[in-house]
Amino acid sequence: MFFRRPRDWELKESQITPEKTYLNRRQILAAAGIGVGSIGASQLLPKMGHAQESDPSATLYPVANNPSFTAGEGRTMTPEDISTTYTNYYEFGSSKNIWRKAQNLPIRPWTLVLDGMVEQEQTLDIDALLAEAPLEERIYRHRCVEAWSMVVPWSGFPLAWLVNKARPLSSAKYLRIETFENKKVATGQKQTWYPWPYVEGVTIEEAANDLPFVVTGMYGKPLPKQNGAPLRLALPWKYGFKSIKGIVRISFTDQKPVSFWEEINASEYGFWANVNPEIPHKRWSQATERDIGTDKRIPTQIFNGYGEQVAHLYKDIKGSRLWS
Ligand SMILES: Nc1nc2c(c(=O)[nH]1)N[C@H]1C(S)=C(S)[C@@H](COP(=O)(O)O)O[C@H]1N2
Ligand SMILES: [Mo]
Repeated sequence: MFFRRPRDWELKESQITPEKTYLNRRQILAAAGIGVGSIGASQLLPKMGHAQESDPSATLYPVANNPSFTAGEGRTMTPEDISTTYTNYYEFGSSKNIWRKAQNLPIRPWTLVLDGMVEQEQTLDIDALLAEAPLEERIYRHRCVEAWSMVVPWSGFPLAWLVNKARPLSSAKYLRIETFENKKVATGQKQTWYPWPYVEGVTIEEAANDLPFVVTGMYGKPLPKQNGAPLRLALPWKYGFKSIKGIVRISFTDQKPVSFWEEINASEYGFWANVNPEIPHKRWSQATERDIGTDKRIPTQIFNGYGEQVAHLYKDIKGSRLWS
């Protein structure tokens, strides 16, 4: 089979069209109206520390590093001022530069609902959850479908621990995970052509694996709002859009969830979305990625280099679109 691919080494990031480009021209113009101009990350640095000072979970960090998870060969940690100012969070706009707008999101009180096919529905207070959870630090690679990547020291706990706490029924096959809704501060949610709230999903088998991580902090501090505070996922073998931010609900279900991007454009963003350099996105190659910390273009690895941990989950799944 011959795949016609763009020559990605010639592409600038501005030519690699982001998720939003399915929109028609009128919608793009409307969306551009709420965008902010680009500001160098280093200029933002002095203000960055600030936003987290009032976070009641600040005393929990730093947490012990789990040495099983490293940046990987030839990779270096992405500087904090870059990974906290170059972010995707469509609730606050479609540019990468939304960190300032995200500061308006109230993250206390915050509750997480575990419902659906569970022994008993639970509503968990975030600080009670953080006090109980087995917090640790893991360094993970993060690979966006837009062909950029970073390496981040996340703090958090295994999703498997939370699944265990939820006590799902044996009939549950999937986790349907939902982001907050708050149109007043998350002005992107006023854009009615998006299917808010943001939704993602994984299978029970995926969630039971050790790799899926519920993220509550980064760089030894509470998670910044723009990176998904107070709760987000890190699914490092999948394209970044699966790593849902601002989580308020996890529903256990026997119905395969339809994710936000899948609902918008199922031909480009599917349920599995496992990283694979051999399978191009419809509109660009996935063979390489730009590391936003070093600004170097590097080869993309199958399962983003986590095949040893997760490849077995997919060996019996045939005829499905595992890679996009
Ligand atoms: N709720 C929500 N979660 C989200 C997104 C979003 O727009 N809304 N963007 C996703 C995408 S496309 C990526 S690449 C990662 C970006 O995470 P980061 O900004 O911390 O790097 O968040 C993912 N989670
Ligand atoms: Mo992404």
